[in-house]
Amino acid sequence: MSDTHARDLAGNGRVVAAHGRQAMVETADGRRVLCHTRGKKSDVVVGDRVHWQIAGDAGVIERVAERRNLLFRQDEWKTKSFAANIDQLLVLVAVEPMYAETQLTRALIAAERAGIPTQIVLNKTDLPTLAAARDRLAPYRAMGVPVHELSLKSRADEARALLGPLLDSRATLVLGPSGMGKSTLINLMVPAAAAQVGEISIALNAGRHTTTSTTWYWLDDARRSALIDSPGFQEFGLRQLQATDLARLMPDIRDHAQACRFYNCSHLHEPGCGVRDALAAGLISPSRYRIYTELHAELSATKW
Ligand SMILES: Nc1nc2c(ncn2[C@@H]2O[C@H](COP(=O)(O)OP(=O)(O)O)[C@@H](O)[C@H]2O)c(=O)[nH]1
Ligand SMILES: [Mg+2]
Ligand SMILES: [Zn+2]
Repeated sequence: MSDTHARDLAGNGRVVAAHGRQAMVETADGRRVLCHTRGKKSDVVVGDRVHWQIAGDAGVIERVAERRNLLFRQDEWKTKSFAANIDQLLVLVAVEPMYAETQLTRALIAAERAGIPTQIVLNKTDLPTLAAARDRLAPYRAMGVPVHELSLKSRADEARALLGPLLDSRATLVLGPSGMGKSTLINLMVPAAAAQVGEISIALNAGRHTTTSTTWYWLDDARRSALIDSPGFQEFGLRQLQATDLARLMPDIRDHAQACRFYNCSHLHEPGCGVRDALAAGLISPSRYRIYTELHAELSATKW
């Protein structure tokens, strides 16, 4: 798999797949070197810019450059990084099956915290419950998140035409609950993806096939546009945040918090709360406010 030549003993590159202490590093001219991290460290992430050098028949990652951003989740017991140095997050949801809105909101909050712009793509618009699904996304459109609709399966050409410009000249991380059409999207945009995944997982896992690692795919020969596919998730913990961080990471809540009587209003029970006034006036969606209160309680609970 690794087509390193003897003359290539060191260099700079980008991590295009990672699994434990193993990483596939792509050089500036597009060759790939299987590397491992030094010592017990396994903290390289897809998208990392690294300096590597040859040690024996593989590469060693000597240095990880400072990250422009890092999207991660923090569950009760572990931190899981999705990708580093990305230009945007694309959250894929579908008309059916119904996705959990809390997962969408959690991804948006993590992205907002990391300073990464988000786009939402609603897939399976060929299904009859489209109107209801569209309504569920109304609060997100209203707070300025671009929402795109497509049908990856029944109108693939239209979907490709819509996604092309959206993904152009950017590195885009795709996240979505399972069943939304993430594999369909990757296969539509990166026809060679399945083969590439096979090769990488063989190199990284000594033959064990796995779909648990994150992978960076180029969309163009010039290697300017990339899609980063990450495995689905059950949990999306936000334990890196304090409860008091939440309001400013949720644009619809944030917009109305300026009207609160108390500067440190929790928006849960205080008098003169601009957020609860906006809720009562129908300016904040009940589901978004409910998710806010649930996250607030979760982040206020004792941390270990
Ligand atoms: N009706 C409909 N089904 C779709 C569409 N796109 C994907 N699917 C189906 O949804 C299911 C889940 O798709 P998949 O790509 O495996 O989702 P993933 O779990 O997110 O990777 C599959 O049965 C797909 O054929 C679509 O546009 N319309
Ligand atoms: Mg899939
Ligand atoms: Zn308030």
